Amino acid sequence: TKRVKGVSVYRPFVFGSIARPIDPNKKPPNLPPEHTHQWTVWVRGVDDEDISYWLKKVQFKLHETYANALRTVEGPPFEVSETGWGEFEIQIKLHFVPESNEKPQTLWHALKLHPYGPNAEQEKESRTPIISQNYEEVVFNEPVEQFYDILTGN
Ligand code: SLL
Repeated sequence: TKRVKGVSVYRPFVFGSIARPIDPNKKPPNLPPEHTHQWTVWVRGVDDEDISYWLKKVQFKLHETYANALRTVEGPPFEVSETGWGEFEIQIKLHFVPESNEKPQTLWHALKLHPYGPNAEQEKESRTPIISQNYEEVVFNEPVEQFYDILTGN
């Protein structure tokens, strides 16, 4: 577990969500009546680049109104799809590959279901999917040698 001194390795990724209103005429009968939207939250590489060589597992913690609010995704695609009625903050915990010796890192994503801004009315009428995505970089400061080799492809 020797660390590579004076070196920081950056890895970019994106996280975000897409939400669509459920068409009442096509609503599956088993869906709770108050569920108005379907949505997906994700963590992935930029341009869908593979990130599984450094990211091992992602835990998405949903609002407590959900059954089994903690959703663990053990491999790509790192995403969770659900239906619901409300917006909330999703806690996203990134677990790195075991060789990294790194502690998990937590970030937050605000799930958006409803259009807002100047075109909100129009977007609502046309049922435009609501996408909210953020770019982020994880920084590995002085990674252990074994992980440095993995990160740099050696
Ligand atoms: C709100 N503070 O009141 C927010 C909470 C929670 C949304 C929103 C649960 C779906 C289910 C669901 O959509 N929760 O019952 O499984 O707007």
